Amino acid sequence: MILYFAPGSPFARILRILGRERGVPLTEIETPLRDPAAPQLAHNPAGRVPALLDGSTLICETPLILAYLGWLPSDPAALSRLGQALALTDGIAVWNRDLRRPVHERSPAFQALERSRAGRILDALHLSAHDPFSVEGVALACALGYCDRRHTVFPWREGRDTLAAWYAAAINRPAFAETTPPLSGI
Ligand SMILES: N[C@@H](CCC(=O)N[C@@H](CS)C(=O)NCC(=O)O)C(=O)O
Repeated sequence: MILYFAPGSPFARILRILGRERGVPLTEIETPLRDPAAPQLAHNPAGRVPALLDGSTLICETPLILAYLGWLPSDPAALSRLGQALALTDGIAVWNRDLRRPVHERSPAFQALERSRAGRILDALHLSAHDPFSVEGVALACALGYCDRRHTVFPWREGRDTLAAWYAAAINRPAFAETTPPLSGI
């Protein structure tokens, strides 16, 4: 199976880490984003990553790929935690996208909305339930790792010492080291 990814994508990173840690060999192919010449467009008209190609079937959207690989938790509470982690990632990603627009196209109100959403999700976490090796634990750590490397405008550690300690312990694994996103300057 081929996994199309971009090194900065926190969504793709979830699958790259789980693939390594669960012994599922995913052939990772880095693809440019928003490029009409990107090779993945031949299989994936949506053009987003992550995208999983199995034979001639292309599956996009992280939760669907997790489901296809049998990695979605069956416990409703774990599913709920995963939903919050993915909602966090989604909100931070669109907030980050706004910051990449020309200044006159940015929306401070939109950014404020996403900042408060992200803070709310982090403050509502029940960390004792978050196993760092679970899908939802990996997803949460990938969202925080994205903030550290590509979205530093969000100082998520402030007032969250327990979360900072959880994160420091969670990422101390080869799969995290091997998939560290490049710094972006935002
Ligand atoms: N809802 C999607 C989000 C994936 C996503 O936003 N991917 C970004 C990279 S982090 C992307 O491919 N952006 C390129 C584009 O918007 O064209 C998922 O769950 O996988």
